[in-house]
Amino acid sequence: MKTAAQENFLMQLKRPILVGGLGLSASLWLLNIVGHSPVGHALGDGSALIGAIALSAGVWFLQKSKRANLTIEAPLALKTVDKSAVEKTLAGVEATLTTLIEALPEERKADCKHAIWTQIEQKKQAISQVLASIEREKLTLAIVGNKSTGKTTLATLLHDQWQPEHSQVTRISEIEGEETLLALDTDLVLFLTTGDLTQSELQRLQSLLRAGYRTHIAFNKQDQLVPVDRQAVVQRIQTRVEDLDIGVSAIAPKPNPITVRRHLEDGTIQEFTEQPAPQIARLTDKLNYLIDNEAQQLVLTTALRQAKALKTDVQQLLNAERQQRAMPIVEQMQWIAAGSAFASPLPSLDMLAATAINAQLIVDLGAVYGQTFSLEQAKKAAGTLAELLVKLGLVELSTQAFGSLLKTHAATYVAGGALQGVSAAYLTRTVGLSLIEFFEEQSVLPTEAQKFAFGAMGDRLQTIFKATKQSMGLQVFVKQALSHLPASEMPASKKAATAA
Ligand SMILES: Nc1nc2c(ncn2[C@@H]2O[C@H](COP(=O)(O)OP(=O)(O)O)[C@@H](O)[C@H]2O)c(=O)[nH]1
Ligand SMILES: [Mg+2]
Repeated sequence: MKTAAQENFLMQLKRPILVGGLGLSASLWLLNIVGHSPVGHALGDGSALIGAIALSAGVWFLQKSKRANLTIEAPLALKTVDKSAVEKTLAGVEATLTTLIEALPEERKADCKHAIWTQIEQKKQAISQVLASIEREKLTLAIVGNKSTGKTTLATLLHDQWQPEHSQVTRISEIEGEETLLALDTDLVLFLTTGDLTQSELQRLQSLLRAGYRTHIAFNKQDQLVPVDRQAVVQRIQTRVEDLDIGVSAIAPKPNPITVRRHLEDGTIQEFTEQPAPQIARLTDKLNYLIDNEAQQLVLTTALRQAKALKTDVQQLLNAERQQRAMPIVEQMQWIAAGSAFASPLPSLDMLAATAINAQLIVDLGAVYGQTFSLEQAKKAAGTLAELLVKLGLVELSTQAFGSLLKTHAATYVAGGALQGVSAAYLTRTVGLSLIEFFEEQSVLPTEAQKFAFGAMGDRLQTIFKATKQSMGLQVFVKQALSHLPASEMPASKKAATAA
């Protein structure tokens, strides 16, 4: 069910001539009335603005860092990697670095001592290293598994008995549970388990695959089971990973000592314990096979993983750089929205200004993210976003939330103007942060896969609406917003509305 206000709002949205026809000039006219012209604001009231930017940008970055890192798309079963895939990914990293350099503000571009240049230099070196590594012949292994699954025992045994004959394997490291991160250059993971895979082991395995590690499972301590049960465990593990192209080998690098009884001729029984020989042939056979036949694949898989990690790193650098330019735009637009909503004599003009401001936001943020939108396209998209804000009830939610907060402020502020201003600012902020996230996601896609489906931003708007509320607190926001509204005078129309 729509409320009357929503109905009214939607009716206005359906009048593209009103929304589109007046457009930006109308909102700029409104801004001039309240002395909140974008130019005047950026230059005149600088200190307050910069303070506000610093505060909320900080909050934003914190909130961002909690978000899951960019995930690398990879099907769980690893595919054969060819050299060109690695080279193509690295070319993508180069291109992102170029975009990053172009995105630097002039003064930082000229300042060769700035930290960003060290980072760029490091990434360039990393690109050359990955390229060079394609030809490498040395391999490294890592043994991964929960505590006491026998990693140290196996590593020692391999080190003593197997590695000397396989000098191309230069490192066998041990990784406990989930604590330590695997080195990116690990060519093969030996995943140790002492029985059927538990849920958490399966998850760990999946995350290794998702991260692009070649993996082989070793079912360890098989001596603890009778042969028929060993077979059953191996089969169970195999069914769990059958789609993933992962092998399973049953081993026992240090079987439990066994008691041997011997019947002597004089009728007495002699009992003694014997240490059975290590049973790791199934595993070493597999390792030998991989080293002899798939060394290059292992190296390429590692190189591709490193190239993708590098791409994510560089993308994050670029995102951080772009956010530094994008956030002030959002901040500026949100206070413009506040000013124009505060001053506008009619709610319909609020809407008009809001749509014009959001359209400007789309054009400006798009430019930061390398996307060009015409004003017409942007207005259409802004209309779609405005409609979403109403449909999702976010307009009403913010009015309610700020309405009760504003009651605690000075009496003059318990006025429609302030409420509309603060609300408009908050909604503009929500739209701005959502656009930033949206553009970031689009920018990692190849051009042909980019879709600027603004109508599909509903979930994102809702999430960010809530997240901003939690991270910065509405009280803080109200304080900031009020400091951007004219302090003493209130438009006559709003006074009348309050009195009524
Ligand atoms: N029964 C049996 N026990 C083993 C085997 N390999 C290792 N263990 C024992 O498992 C325990 C944990 O081994 P350890 O190598 O320290 O495990 P880590 O914590 O994974 O490094 C030790 O008591 C080992 O003696 C095996 O093949 N069979
Ligand atoms: Mg250990």
